[in-house]
Amino acid sequence: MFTGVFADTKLAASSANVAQPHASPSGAAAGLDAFWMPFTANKRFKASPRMLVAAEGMYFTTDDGRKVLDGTAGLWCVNAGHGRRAIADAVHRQLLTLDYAPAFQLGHPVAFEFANRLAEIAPAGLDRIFFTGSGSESNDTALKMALAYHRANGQGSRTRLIGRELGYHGVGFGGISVGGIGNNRRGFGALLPGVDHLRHTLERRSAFSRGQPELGAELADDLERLVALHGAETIAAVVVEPVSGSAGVIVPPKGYLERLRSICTQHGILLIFDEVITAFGRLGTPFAADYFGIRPDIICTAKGLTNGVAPMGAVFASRAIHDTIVQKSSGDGIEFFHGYTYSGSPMTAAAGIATLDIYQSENLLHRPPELIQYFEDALHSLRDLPRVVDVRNLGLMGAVELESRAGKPGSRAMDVSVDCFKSGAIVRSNAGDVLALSPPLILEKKHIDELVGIMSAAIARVA
Ligand code: PXG
Repeated sequence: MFTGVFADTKLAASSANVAQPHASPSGAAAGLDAFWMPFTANKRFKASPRMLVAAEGMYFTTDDGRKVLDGTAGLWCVNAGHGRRAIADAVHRQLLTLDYAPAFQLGHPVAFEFANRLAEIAPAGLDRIFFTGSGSESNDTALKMALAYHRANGQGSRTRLIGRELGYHGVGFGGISVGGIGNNRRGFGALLPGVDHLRHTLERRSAFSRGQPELGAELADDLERLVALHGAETIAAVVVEPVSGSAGVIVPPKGYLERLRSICTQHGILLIFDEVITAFGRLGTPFAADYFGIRPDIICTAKGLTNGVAPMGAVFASRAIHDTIVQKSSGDGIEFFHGYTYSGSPMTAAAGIATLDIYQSENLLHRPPELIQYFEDALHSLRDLPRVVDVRNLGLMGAVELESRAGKPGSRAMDVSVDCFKSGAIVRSNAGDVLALSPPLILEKKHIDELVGIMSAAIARVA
């Protein structure tokens, strides 16, 4: 059923009624060859491009001048909506003041200020912040922290990393190794050794659950199976998305994450939450850890950290992990041999501070429950449309899953998403036949009506 996170892909399908200023007289697109597009069906896209040229608030503008409602906050990242002048101004000012400065053995105030600001909103005790350049880098960083922690703690045998089926943790070798989406792994031969996966939690018996499914907490016991198989003394960490995004919005059953936390604690295994999508307000709380009331040992973030505008990630580590690696290390040399040229770079940190200012002044990390309820009700109003087999939601994340066409998984949702694009909304088709939604958090009820209205008509139209 799951053909891969980007099986559609989002920009791939033909869109006959969209003007194509880039098309040559022969119909082949011109000037599009050099950019090898990421996670894109390049040949199909370039034969029939769909171009976005501007954005403001909840809307993109296409190259033929149409306004298109952004139902996906870009790629789950533009939480405060598009075109935020305060972020642009902060970046501009920063580039004219201190464009770049290294963070290796030298410092600059902006990165420290941003880390302090993040520490203030972090779940209790997770206030040691390591900056990266993306969600993929955040995940690889977190995995390396876990390994370094156990070594520093005298438990160097703990080298095994556990992910989960259908998990997405970016595209670094660490991330794809613990990741569980077949297409993202299969093309690349041998990945990291010493990795295993928990079973996923998507179950047909829970179709049309509103929020967390009632059944399935026991799926967390799968970790006990892996502990019995490999021995707890070989396992460094478990990494999961608290709510899976790329695999089509998979919401954890009630009690599942609590159980996973308790099994990890019992066996001395670190729990990493990959909150690249869920952090910064997506569930109506600053972090998913807040929503679920669970304290992981490490949280990975990116995307909403800078409202999507600057490539930046941040890893929130517990004091215990930080102090074990840093404070306890002997001598005064480098304690953690890890970092990126752009870790906390002035421009990205300035973008992050301005973003956090907006989140706080507009209360975007705490969306009102009525808005979230309205979103849930609107999505579930689609359940009786033809070919709808599931509707899932939590916070301002949602998905409508369609029955797959025989032998052509992914094609129906892709056609619906192209239809939505033509009729004025961006809805992401991913994970086979799932239509995923993660709108900017500034959305209002009228945007929900517009989005769901467009989706409803498209689902009804596409056979
Ligand atoms: N972890 C999670 C949970 C993610 O969703 C990454 C890591 C990697 O982040 P970077 O910044 O390296 O891309 C992601 C990214 C989609 C989609 O539609 C999801 C992502 C990216 C693009 C599209 O499912 N997630």
